[in-house]
Amino acid sequence: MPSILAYDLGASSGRALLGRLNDRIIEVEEIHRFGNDPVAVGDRLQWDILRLFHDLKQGLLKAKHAGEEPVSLGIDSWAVDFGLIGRNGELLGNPYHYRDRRTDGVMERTMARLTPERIFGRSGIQFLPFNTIYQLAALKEADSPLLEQAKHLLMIPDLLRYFLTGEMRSEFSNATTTQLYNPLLGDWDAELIAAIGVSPALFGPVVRPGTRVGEIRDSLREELGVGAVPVYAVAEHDTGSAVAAVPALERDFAYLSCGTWSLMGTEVDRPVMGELARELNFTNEGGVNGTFRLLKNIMGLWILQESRRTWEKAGLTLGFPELVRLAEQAPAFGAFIDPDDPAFLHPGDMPARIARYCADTGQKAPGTPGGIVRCILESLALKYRYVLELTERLSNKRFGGLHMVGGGIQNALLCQWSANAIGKPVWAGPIEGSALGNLAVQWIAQGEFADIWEARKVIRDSFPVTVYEPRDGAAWDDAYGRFRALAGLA
Ligand code: LFR
Repeated sequence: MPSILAYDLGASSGRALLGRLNDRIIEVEEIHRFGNDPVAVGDRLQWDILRLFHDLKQGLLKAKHAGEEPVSLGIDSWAVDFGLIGRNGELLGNPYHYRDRRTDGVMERTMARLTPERIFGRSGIQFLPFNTIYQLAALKEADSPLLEQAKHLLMIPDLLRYFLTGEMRSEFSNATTTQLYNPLLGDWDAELIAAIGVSPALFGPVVRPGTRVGEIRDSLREELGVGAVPVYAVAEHDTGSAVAAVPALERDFAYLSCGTWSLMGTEVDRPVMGELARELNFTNEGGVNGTFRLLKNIMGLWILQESRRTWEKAGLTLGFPELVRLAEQAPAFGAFIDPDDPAFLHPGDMPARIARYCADTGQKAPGTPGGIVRCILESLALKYRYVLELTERLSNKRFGGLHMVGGGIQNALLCQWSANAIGKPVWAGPIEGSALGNLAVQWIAQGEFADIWEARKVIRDSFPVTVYEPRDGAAWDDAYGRFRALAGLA
């Protein structure tokens, strides 16, 4: 049975999975897992892109050692970040991390100059301070020599795919996250790009998910002793791949892709670009089969991950299961935060920031790791309810429940509290959302599945969905009222 290979790169780790179709059931095997630690040098935070490429090679080697010859491969990763390529075809500098502080204030200045109406009206993308448009504007403001030298811009998976194949192509789902792609034109928005002082010539041809973009280059085949594996552009934005893997049976479904970020919304056939979408700061990210993801970013488990790092630095090493257990034992509804407060965006001491947030909002700050984790998880669940209500309002849809996918669903307490907060069932699964969406798009391209709906059905048949029924409705309704008032959410 031929296997195919999916690389799924997250903001803290990456993995290579082999997928096989056995009698219409998907089997996956993780063959390589690796860290992806951003590296701070001076004031800058950057990705170790060459190490990531090294780990892609390790994935190919491990597949070979397992006796596998994958018939294709695809890469998905986080969005918005990019590398710049010089005239000799080489990468100029390390890609910056989207949480680097060099973009502080740039979005506000760019919005004031270009107006939010113009930026949103041309891109349909939510305003996030780290969008590619503001990262480029920051380089421009700082008179970066990189921009002077650059001939091509490639998003992270485009860049790794280029390293693998020698072919430069921009993939659609990830291109949309730049806020420089115009879904109405179906191409890069040269006017917006020029308006931030960058050359539109940096942006190359855009290909759809499912396009075969080359094969592993000769030098790499020799180096690794592997065959000419075809390389596909999948939905290279990890959220695009995760939503492709949502095992929904109904067309109008709500999802939450749950990892470092929580991405919540619904799938639509056309971008929703009216005034209400802009005011609510919703986004329209490109997906598979010409769909768009009408969604909002929620800060997600990042706040918990950073809290854990802070405690670890102080000599208190606690695993996630242990932290979740402590949270369960802590008193309910002690204090709330708005997870999307800008204070929580950059790396750092989250427990201290939570304490400050509580002081500023007249709440008694939780004093123990269990109390802090409880505050984070309850606040996330309440924010999910808020964003789900906005999604219903904006899309004119009513959802019977919420599909949760991604690594975050291993946190059963968060799934249960999410169901409690929204007052509807949560259907949790699959855990490997992005990698499965990545595999599914390769299989669609190869004719194994007719379309994304058949892929979703096979995913549903292959991986169990855990159902969480809502409980304690009155207590959560009351908490929701307090949360909204305190976070200033109308
Ligand atoms: C999730 C994700 C989000 C994007 C954020 C930054 O991994 O891709 O969709 O907003 O990372 O790139």
